[in-house]
Amino acid sequence: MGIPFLSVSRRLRRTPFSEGVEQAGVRAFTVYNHMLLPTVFRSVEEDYRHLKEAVQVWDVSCERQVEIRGPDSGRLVQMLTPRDLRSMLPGQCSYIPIVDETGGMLNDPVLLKLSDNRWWISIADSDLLYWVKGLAYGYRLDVLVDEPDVSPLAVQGPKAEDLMARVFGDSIRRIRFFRFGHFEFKGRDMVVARSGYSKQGGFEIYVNGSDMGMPLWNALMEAGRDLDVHAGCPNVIERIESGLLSYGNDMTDDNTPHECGLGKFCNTQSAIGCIGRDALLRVAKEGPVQQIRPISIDGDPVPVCETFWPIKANGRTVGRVSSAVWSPDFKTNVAIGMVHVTHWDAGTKVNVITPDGPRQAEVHESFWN
Ligand code: THG
Repeated sequence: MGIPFLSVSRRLRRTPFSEGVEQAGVRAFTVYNHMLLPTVFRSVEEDYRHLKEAVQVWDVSCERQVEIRGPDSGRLVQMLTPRDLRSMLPGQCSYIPIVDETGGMLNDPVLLKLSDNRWWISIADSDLLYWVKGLAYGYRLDVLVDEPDVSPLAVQGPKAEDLMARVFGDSIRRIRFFRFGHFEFKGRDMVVARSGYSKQGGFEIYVNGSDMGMPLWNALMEAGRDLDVHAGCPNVIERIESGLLSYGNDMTDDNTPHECGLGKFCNTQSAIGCIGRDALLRVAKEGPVQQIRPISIDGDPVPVCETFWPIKANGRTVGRVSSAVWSPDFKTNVAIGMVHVTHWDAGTKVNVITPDGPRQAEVHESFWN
C-alpha cells in the first residue's frame, strides 16, 4: 500500500528547514497545511526509541500561524472557540477546539496570546485562515488576519531542556508548560514555548523569518552533538500512546468537541460570542452518543491505518478505528477510535476489522491504566 511518489511543486510548500531535513536523511513526508511534514528519519521505531531517550529537532513549519491583530482581535478569537478565553493572559498558550455554526470541529490548534491585541492560532491541518478572514469581513471587525513568516521548530525529548539552554541560555528552564517567552537568536526576537506534539517534554520555537531557519537548525545540531541530537518528527507510535489527536484523521467537522473527548477544553455556557455556542448547548443536553477512546488491538503488528477500520460487536458496527500502530513499549497495538456509547466503557471487548482480517480488541479509558 501507499503511493509510489509525491510530486513536489510550489503548491506543496517547502519549509525554512527543508535543507536540514534532507541532509539528515528524511525517508518520508506527508502533506499538512499544503506543506511538507517529515514522518520518518531512520525508521518509525528507531525514531520512537530515540525520542524517548534523547532529544530531537522537528521541522513542524506546517503548524502555520493565523495571526489576528487589532482592537477586535479578542472578540474574534472568542467567536472561534467554546473555550472561555477571558482569563487567558499574554504569555500563555491554550489548546482550543474551533467549531463552526453546527458545533463541528474545524481545527484543534494551540492559541498563543501575544498581547491583548495580538494572537497566533497555531493550526492543525485545515484551511482555517479563510474561516477567520470570512468572519472578520462579514462582521466588519477591526482586525488584520494573515499568515506571518513564522515557522515552528520543535525540540522534543528528555534532553530538550539541556539543549535549549545551550542555545538560548539558562533562563529557558524557567518557562512553564504551555507558557512562552521572548528570546533572542542572532539578534532576532523569537517566541519560545514549552509545548509540542509529544509527551516527552520539550519546546517549540516560533522561528521568526525564513532566513533564520537553517542558522537555528545548525546551531541546535552543533550544540547537541554530545546529547545525541537528531532530526525527528511527530512520531505516530508516541502520539497514539500519548493520546494526542490528529485533525483530519481522528476527527473532522462531522464531530463535536465532546465526541473528541475535548469537553474539558470547553466552557460553552460562559463562552459568550462563540459561533457554535447554541448548537453545542443543544447537543450537550443529550450528551454525545459516540466518543474517542484509546483501543488496544491484539495480535501481530497491524498494517498502516489508511482508512477507517470498522469496530464490531455481535455482528453490529459500534465504531471505527482512525489511527493504529504497534507499540514496542506496551507490546500491543495501540489505536484511537470513535466508539458508540453502548461500547465505550473501559474493558469492553470488541472486534476491529483490519485489512488483515478481524482482531480482538479492548476499549480503554487511557493507555496508562
Ligand atoms: N504545537 C503547535 N501547533 C500545533 C500542534 C502542536 N498545531 C497542530 C497540532 N499540533 C494541533 N493539535 C494539538 C493536539 C494536542 C496538543 C497540542 C496541539 C497538546 N495537548 C496536550 C494534551 O492533550 O495533553 C496539552 C493540552 C493542555 O493541557 O492544554 O499539547 O503540537 N504549536
